[in-house]
Amino acid sequence: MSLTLFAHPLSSYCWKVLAALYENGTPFEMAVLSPDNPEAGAEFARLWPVGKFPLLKDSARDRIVPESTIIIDYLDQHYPGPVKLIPDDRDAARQVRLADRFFDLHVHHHMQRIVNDLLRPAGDKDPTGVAEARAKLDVAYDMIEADMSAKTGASRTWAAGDAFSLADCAAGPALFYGNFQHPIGEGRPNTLAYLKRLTERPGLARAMKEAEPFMHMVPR
Ligand SMILES: N[C@@H](CCC(=O)N[C@@H](CS)C(=O)NCC(=O)O)C(=O)O
Repeated sequence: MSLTLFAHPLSSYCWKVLAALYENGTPFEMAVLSPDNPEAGAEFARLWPVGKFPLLKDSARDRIVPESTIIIDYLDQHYPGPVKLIPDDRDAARQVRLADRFFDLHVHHHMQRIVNDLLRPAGDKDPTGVAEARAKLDVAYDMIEADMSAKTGASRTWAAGDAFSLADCAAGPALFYGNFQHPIGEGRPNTLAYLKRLTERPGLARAMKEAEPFMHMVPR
């Protein structure tokens, strides 16, 4: 097997790449980053010292591919499957990339700020930062609600239109964990419906199923 994904089953950015791999049935093995698996941890630290996961190793093409968006781009080019994750048309691809950036930077990032604060020791908390992250999430949720709403005439099934894409791989974990830490709320029914569609996709559904044994570890 040529593809190895250094990852953890609970990690939201790993879900993003797992969703892409599972959507296309791409064969790979997971090198789980956990204290029980120090060899994987040592190799990961050597390959990508900044320490952010997931990281893809492709031994067939002798490539190390970091960053979830770049990994999905790489998979789409070199290991394509039935689900085209980035359109060939450059204008359409730009819209997909914009939506991917939106979910990473304006949802996922702020969700992580809340989680990181929960992990900080008492006495080293940042309530101002958390309040800011929650306010920014509300702004992003409102924008997604407008995008997904039939009322604005912008109604769409997936983040960048009618086709599932890279952007939906980004949206799934961002909105799932976002909703967990800062609820989307009944006042945003189209965003909740979009999240439901995402969690029913085979890719994200499988990543979530595999994370179930670890979910109790997610701070709240
Ligand atoms: N921009 C990176 C972000 C990856 C990221 O933040 N991963 C988290 C896990 S979900 C991580 O590596 N956390 C460990 C750390 O920050 O040291 C990507 O898209 O892959």
